[in-house]
Amino acid sequence: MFTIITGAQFGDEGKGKIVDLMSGDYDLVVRFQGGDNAGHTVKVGEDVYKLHLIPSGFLLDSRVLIGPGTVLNPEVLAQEMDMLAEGGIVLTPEKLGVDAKTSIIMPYHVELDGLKESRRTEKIGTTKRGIGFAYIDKVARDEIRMADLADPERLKRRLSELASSKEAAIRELDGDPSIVTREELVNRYLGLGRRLAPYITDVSYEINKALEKGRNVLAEGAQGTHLDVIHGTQKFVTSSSTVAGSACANLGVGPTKVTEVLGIVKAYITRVGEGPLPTELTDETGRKIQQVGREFGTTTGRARRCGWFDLPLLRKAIYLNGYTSLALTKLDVLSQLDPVRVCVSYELDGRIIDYPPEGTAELAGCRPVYEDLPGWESDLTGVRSFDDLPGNAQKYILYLEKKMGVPITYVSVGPAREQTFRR
Ligand code: 2SA
Ligand code: GDP
Ligand code: MG
Repeated sequence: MFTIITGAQFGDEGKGKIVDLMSGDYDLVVRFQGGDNAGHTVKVGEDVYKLHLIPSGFLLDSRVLIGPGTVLNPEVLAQEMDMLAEGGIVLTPEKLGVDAKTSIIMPYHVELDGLKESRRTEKIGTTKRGIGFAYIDKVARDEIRMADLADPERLKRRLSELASSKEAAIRELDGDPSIVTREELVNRYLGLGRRLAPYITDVSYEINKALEKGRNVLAEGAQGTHLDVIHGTQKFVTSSSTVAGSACANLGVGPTKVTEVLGIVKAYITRVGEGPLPTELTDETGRKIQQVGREFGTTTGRARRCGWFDLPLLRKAIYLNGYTSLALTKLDVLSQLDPVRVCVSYELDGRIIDYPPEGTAELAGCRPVYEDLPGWESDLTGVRSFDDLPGNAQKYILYLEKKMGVPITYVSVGPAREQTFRR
């Protein structure tokens, strides 16, 4: 079985939580795009793990892999490994693998991201983790790969080939070009290369072999559908393809192998960073959702913008990903809001449309048209089955399911693993 999970909105839908929960049924859990811009939270008992690179299946028995379509900051990976080791979770090369072709995020990528963002008059709101610049180097064939990092001679050779163009790029943005070849940084990277060398693998081969043997593989998306570099709300997007098809291309697995595509969707919508969010609530209700839902960036701590559920954006996400089922998260956050509103269509230039316009500027001009549903008072965090939900919460789920035409198979009512039930 090969299952792909992606975020159906703008990220932070609770993918980490659902991946952790499902990973018990999977032999391999694999990241296929993005880098440490991602922040995935897994809560088990009193333990909360906020990870950026290590796939969210690390707690159970699955082997976790980082695929060649990701961009990897080796310092962040080493920090995560150390943090887990302090808590007694040691990730050996049997547990964790990194593809030899993974692009490495170098200190100059992080520097360039920060410099460029600070000079943009119209900001994107990047996480400043060097993601965009690492992907630029990948497509420009100027990247340093995991295999280079692990080979001191190759790393030094690559750096000396690339140094002058990287220094020029930093100089152009008035930064300090010495970051490219600073001895202490190069030595640190050489050390990281030595440490991570035993983890290098061929992810495509591992996945295909596992599938051949009838094993189960879970591909874990990062960010969300509408942040996709091709299909998202340009320019307010991340630099990788976040939709389900990207898992096949990035992992080197044929589309004929996909069994299921699960979309993770919040019971409302959030966005962190700039870009259109038609249902954004800048009032007391928005602040309430933000506080109750603890909507603050897992990587940067930035406040996430909150809004009502946006069906047009979901319709598009369903097309872009081909979801076979959905997990609805954070339903508990909507308790005590009455009514609960759902955006069913947009008004754009006097016309009513029920699918997002392809242009970002047009999306920004869309005004939401709402249907109101009755809310519910009670706290949902202790609920463990659909039947035990208050009637209006049940109605909300059934309403969304009908409007989306895709079954909601998981419902989540709190951050912990046990606060989830199947339908
Ligand atoms: P980047 O850094 O180049 O990928 O930024 C480009 C846009 O992508 C958005 N982005 C994200 N959106 C939601 N969640 C993300 N991960 C973190 C989290 C975000 C955080 O889990 O909370 O901590 O702020 C994530 N990563 C990238 C970003 O906001 C830009 O709009
Ligand atoms: P991801 O990027 O999609 O993995 O999501 P994040 O971990 O960045 O953000 C989701 C946040 O919501 C985390 O703090 C989770 O612990 C939390 N969370 C997940 N599911 C639920 C839920 O059903 N209810 C509540 N209240 N919190 C949740
Ligand atoms: Mg997140």
